[in-house]
Amino acid sequence: MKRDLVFLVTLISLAFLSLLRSGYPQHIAEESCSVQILVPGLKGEAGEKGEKGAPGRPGRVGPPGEKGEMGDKGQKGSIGRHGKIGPIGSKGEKGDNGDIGPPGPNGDPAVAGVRETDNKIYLLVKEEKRYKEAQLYCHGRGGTLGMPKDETANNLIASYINQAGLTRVFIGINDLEKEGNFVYSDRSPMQTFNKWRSGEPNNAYDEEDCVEMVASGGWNDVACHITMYFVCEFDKENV
Ligand code: MMA
Ligand code: CA
Repeated sequence: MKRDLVFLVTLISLAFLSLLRSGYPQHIAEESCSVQILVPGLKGEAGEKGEKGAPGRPGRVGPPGEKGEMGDKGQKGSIGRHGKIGPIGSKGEKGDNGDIGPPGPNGDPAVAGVRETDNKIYLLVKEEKRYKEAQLYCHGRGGTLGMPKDETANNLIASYINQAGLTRVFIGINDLEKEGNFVYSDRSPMQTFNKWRSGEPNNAYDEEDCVEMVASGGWNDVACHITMYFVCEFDKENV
């Protein structure tokens, strides 16, 4: 039934279209009113068997097959990337000593050799300085002005200045803090040992708070602001 209705509607549409194509639009109104109703005839005989159709589409992918036998060993792969840096190795053996270096620069021309005992080094500095500056010079090098605390040390300094052709040097003794109270430049008090010349210390002009050693090895208090050469002293354990 539905097919018959489709057929009928198709016929009506074809009739209407032929009218539009006729080129006489003035006839549309009258002729579209006379629609013929055609009834389909009897079903014809079955036709001959058609030719063989085209091959169908490939079927769906099948399920995974069973695991086969193990294959042959593959080819060797290409070389890999560099690995991470390893841990630091242990310290190697000490190398041989290097060649001897070039000679060093000349020393301070103001310093002419040294003298030493078992535990001290004495240095004559041929640079004229006031007492305070002389002490600073020695202290800046890890020492003090020379502090003769026994006969041996006093004789050593005395021979040192005589060999240098000098007549006097500052040594590390003063009474700057308290008049008449002489102490060594390491602030240790004067012991029984001393080498004051006869009549010294006299605090001449009431301004002598520093001490010089003369060529004989005797001591004399002098003004601290005068300048002269001096002797430094260093403990060997600090050198
Ligand atoms: C004299 C004597 C010393 C004093 C100096 C100062 C030459 O020695 O009085 O005690 O220190 O003069 O120049
Ligand atoms: Ca004096």
